[in-house]
Amino acid sequence: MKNFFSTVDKITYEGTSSSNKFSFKYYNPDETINNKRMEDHLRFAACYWHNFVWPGTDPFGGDTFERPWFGNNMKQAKLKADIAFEMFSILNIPYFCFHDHDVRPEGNGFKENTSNLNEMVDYFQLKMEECKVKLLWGTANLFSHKRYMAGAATNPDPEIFAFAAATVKSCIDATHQLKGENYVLWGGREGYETLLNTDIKSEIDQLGTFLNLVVDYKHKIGFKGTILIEPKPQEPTKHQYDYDVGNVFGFLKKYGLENEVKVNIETGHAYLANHSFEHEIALACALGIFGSIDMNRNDIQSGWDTDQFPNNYLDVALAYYHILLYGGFKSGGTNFDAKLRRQSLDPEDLLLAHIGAMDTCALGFKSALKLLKNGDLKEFIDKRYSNWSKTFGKSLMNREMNLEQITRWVEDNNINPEPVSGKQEYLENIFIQNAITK
Ligand code: XUL
Ligand code: CO
Repeated sequence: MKNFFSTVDKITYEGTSSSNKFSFKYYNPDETINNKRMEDHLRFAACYWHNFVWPGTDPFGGDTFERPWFGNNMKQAKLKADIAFEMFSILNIPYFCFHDHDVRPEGNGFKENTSNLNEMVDYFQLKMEECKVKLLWGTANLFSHKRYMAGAATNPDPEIFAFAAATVKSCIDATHQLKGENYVLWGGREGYETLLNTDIKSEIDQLGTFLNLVVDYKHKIGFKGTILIEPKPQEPTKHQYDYDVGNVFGFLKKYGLENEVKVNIETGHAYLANHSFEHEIALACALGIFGSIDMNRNDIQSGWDTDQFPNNYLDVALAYYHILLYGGFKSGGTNFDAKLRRQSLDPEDLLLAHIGAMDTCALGFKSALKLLKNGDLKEFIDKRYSNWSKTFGKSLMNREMNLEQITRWVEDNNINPEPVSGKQEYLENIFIQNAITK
């Protein structure tokens, strides 16, 4: 079966005067901004799992979606791929992302899983060529199967570590074959439920070993993509080791990987860690480990990861502002790690969700660019810190004086500095004045 989305063939930019619900009002892939097409700035990706695998379950109820491709066999896996690529083409979305488990039937063990995956990867290769869709990243699902209930790399059983390592190898091979631009590791079960049964030191060392094996293998096969860790503080485990960007950076330093691995930052995960999305992005940029984003939103009244499509362009603008300050995406992009609500049953709901998300991001991105061009925020910060690049600031930074010498200098010069306004409200006004509203 093809033509699952019988309502529409192609979604294009029609601008704000259009009343066609199947059109972009703000996302114009061909609009050139700073010598680059909008499509190449934003690097949108659709995800396989939420769109084509999740059946609409929640903790209180079962499946709500009936999809013709649901089932655990190769025929349905290929039908699922046909529909997925049909959606990517209709949306004209340049990238997609997948886990092995999303795309292949679950086999009886590692060998069958891998041969199923390889068959699907060959099928993807044809589809990607036909539809001109690229792979932003691939990943392994090391959290759904019960073998991983106590972790994958961090499992007390080394045989499960080995099974997970072999699975990651097969997924890096798949990503490499499909010319994926990144490879993601999200530690879904890499954490603990209770410290009463957990040896944290062993588990973190296991995770460090695992990640080093992944990096070694990447170099061995000449995979040029970026290895990304996706931080998340909790859910499904009570505490996950890849808690947030700061925590991941400490982990990478400890295992000598800070120049090898970057982060894939997700909006909802940042909120769960009690951070803003832009905090996580700005910190990753400051630490030199910014890679890519999973764009979505959480319902702030729910304490869990609701994975909704983004619809607040001011929040998005702040995120893109920091990405632009950092020089924009390199191998990363904007992956919509977002799912429908379980009452949104119609095929067209999948399209409408992405249209809204892509328009929200385009609007946020253009606001961020305007803010950057205006330059007032950057200028304010540069001025605020300017004394650090003058002689005295530099000598402190270069540790040319020890604490005693600094003390003598403060005393000798009778130093008693006056506080200066941080001007937050003024800067917030600049932000809002630059946010494009139409
Ligand atoms: C889970 C999550 C994952 C990763 C990939 O919260 O975000 O879908 O993005 O494993
Ligand atoms: Co994610």
